[in-house]
Amino acid sequence: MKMIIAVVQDKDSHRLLNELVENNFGTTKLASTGGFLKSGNTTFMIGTEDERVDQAIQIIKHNCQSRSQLVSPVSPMGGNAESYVPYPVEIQVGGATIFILPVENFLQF
Ligand code: 2BA
Repeated sequence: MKMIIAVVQDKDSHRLLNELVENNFGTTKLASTGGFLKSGNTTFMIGTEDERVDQAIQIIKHNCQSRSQLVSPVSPMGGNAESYVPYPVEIQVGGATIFILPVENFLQF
């Protein structure tokens, strides 16, 4: 068995949850915060048999898209002003960041 942990954008989370449930994946959806942007994203925990991992990844790929976002750098307080970029910078966020972990035990009461 594997535990899939997928960090996705909030905008994709509703559609993704529906498709995972429709395909009988046991899923837990958590509200999370990205460390770099310090804004909300969504983390899915999906516990599944090894044989179904690829199917889950395909569903995530199909429902999560990459988007560009403008980030305004914070001005340095007494920091190095020479390296400060005074205009917004475009970054690409998501599709999805996925971790696949082996599950040693799976218990339900
Ligand atoms: P954030 O940490 O808020 O990062 C949002 C996006 O900012 C990243 O998109 C990336 O494009 C950019 N970014 C992150 N760190 C950067 C840096 N040091 N310099 C320049 N740009 C940077 P993604 O890579 O698609 O990541 C989306 C979200 O997935 C992240 O939100 C974070 O919540 C999670 N994530 C990404 N890598 C992770 C990791 N190694 N471990 C745990 N969570 C991770």
